[in-house]
Amino acid sequence: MLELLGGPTSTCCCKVHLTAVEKGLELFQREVNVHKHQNLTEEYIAINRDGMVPTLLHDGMVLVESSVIMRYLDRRFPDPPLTPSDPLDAMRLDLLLKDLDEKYHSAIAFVSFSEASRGDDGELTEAAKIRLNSFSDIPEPKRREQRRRSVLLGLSSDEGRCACGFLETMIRDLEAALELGPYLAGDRYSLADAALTPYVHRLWLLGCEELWSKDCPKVEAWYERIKERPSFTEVFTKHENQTRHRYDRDRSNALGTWGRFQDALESIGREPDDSAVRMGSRIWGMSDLKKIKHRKFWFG
Ligand SMILES: N[C@@H](CCC(=O)N[C@@H](CS)C(=O)NCC(=O)O)C(=O)O
Repeated sequence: MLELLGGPTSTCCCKVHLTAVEKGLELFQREVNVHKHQNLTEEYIAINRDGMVPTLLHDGMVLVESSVIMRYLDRRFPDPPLTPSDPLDAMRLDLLLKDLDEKYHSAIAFVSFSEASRGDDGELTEAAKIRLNSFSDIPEPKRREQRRRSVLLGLSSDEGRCACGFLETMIRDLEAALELGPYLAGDRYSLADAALTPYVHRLWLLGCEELWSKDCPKVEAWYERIKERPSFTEVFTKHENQTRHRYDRDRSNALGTWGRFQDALESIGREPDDSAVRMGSRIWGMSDLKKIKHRKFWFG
């Protein structure tokens, strides 16, 4: 039996859940609610030393790290394959997962925690203050501090502005990836699509879809197509009632999340040595040459 410990408000759990559903696997979900700090109990940390969700239990083994778990499921249950057979498409999948793990994930976590911790008056909610106290149970000091800051600081802080910049870059990276095929790593749905869907959907829930609706038509079309898949219904739509109290689009709009996000983006680069950046998207191929300023230097 596949048993997923976590919950539907976690982007990392949704990545794994989407992968399982796309493979037609039956997955039993046992709730470990991070908002109730169930990930920081002694019992949970005994099996997941970082105190993070998801954890997958399978065949008597404990599996951690969502991207690693996705790859395990793809190898263990190879039909249908969710890793492209073409080496270049597979390379693009690898790079998207690497960027996700190293940059995009901490950015969405910052924006999500920061916005979910504030009430209509922009002040920290009582629940968020209690949550702050629970962070002393986070085993790793660096992450403990990151979590504290994601609640205490808003999108106008240096961290907040960096996070907004990275998320804008993520959407541009997806638009660039979709220049090469209808899915993120080529012609077919792959782990890249399963991994990125929860992040784009979270931005939508935060009311930030202008990141793509204005000038990333391929991301817009991809997201619409992805939402029509049964896996999207299973992982997101069916759990809407459970997740609404946490990430609710109406609330995000009422709170003005997108306004704060835009202010953060617009502030980037105004001062010299700004710690936040707005990077261009990945360049994937020779067909992108027209976008490269110094193309003569590199390609003759
Ligand atoms: N690199 C880990 C990150 C896991 C992670 O950040 N999980 C979040 C939920 S998406 C979590 O457990 N947050 C609880 C906390 O930080 O207290 C993975 O991909 O599994």
